[in-house]
Amino acid sequence: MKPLQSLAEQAKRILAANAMGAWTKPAPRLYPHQWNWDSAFIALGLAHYNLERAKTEIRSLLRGQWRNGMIPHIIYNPDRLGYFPDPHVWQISRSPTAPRDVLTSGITQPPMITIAAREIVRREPSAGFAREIYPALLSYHRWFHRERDPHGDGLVSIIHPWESGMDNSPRWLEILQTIQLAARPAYKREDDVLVPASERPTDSDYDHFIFLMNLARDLNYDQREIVEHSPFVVQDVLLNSILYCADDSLRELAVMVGEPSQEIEGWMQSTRRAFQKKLWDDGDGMYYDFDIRGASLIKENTIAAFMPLYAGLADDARARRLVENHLLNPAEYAPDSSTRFRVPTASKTNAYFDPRNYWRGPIWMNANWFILHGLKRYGYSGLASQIREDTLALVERKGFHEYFDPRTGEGYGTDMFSWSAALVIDLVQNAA
Ligand code: 2M8
Repeated sequence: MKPLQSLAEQAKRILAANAMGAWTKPAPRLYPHQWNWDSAFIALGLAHYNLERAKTEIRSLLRGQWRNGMIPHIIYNPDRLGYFPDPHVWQISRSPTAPRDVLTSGITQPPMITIAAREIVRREPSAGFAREIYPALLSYHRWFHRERDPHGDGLVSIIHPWESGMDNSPRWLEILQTIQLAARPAYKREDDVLVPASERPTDSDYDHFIFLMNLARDLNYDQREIVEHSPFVVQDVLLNSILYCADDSLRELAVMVGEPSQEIEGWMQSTRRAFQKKLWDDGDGMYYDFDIRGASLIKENTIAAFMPLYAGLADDARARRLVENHLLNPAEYAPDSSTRFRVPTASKTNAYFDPRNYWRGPIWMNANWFILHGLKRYGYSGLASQIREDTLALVERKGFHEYFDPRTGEGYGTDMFSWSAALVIDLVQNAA
């Protein structure tokens, strides 16, 4: 068997080991429940060899959908509590729209589910699955555009760093530091026992995470109230890029099932306009998140800036500046004598860059996957295939870790990480 095929076979074994029946946990011990965007990446991998199982992964994620349309970021496994925060902390029954029979968190994550669903549907001979899931997906997208963009600005907001998927990214620090906590919230973490504390968010990060979580809970998950009162309301470049792609996927599904698509096209048009006007900084040649409370761009140089390439939201001139001045710049993201592997999740020039800590600099499989798709879209196919090869080599050498140190290529966080496995399968199948 060719080495890449055997890597894909190992990846399949990891997904099988993490499978919990109808859904897959992100990792054996650190993440024992179902996570929203993890399951979507997992479904993308499964779709290559077990379409039925990929559909089940999507269906099981829809189990947790709230009546207002939100798909939560965690669906809990009631038989395996012991992850912090557990359902008692979220208390979702405070919301009249939360499910009564499924335990979930009270916030969401980037809607990769629709992108994964489209990949599945493209492989299906009939429109049956598309017809089955379309109403639930439409209701999720309507929730985003209605509840998280109450003024019709064209960009939705996240109300918790966990919603970005990049929990402790340098992008959130300035806002978090402005939040004065009257007292430290009481809680007991479990994550920093399973993985060395130096590779996880700090206690101070967690104090703020819990504060924001309690705030949403105390407002009974009323989205308008949260968006109006929370100190953390951010138009995130990453989530808006993914939502734009997901809207595009939803539009494709609408056409396939014979439903009208004008509403979706309207969202896409406003997002395109707002993205260019509001999130681009021409001086730096970068896309940045917008802090609604502070009414300003969050000028942190991180990998999120390249997400508009994945979404196709940058014009050619901006794409060129992003790639040539930043991605290929050895002082920022390209390899140099200090970092031999790519792509670090924060620029080496970022004051908070930390090559071993979670979303502050390590290489993540999904981030590289987004980047190489973005590069292909803008014609940088040579660079895209190089990143694909480097990414696969990293896993081949060190295993299916959660993240990797860009200086040494060493793997950190949890091992047997499901989305690393799923995206390896996708990368092996789809030669760049
Ligand atoms: C990480 O997030 C969770 C909280 O949701 C955690 O730190 O415990 C993030 O990397 C997130 O993107 C991911 O979905 C989750 C599970 O892999 O872990």
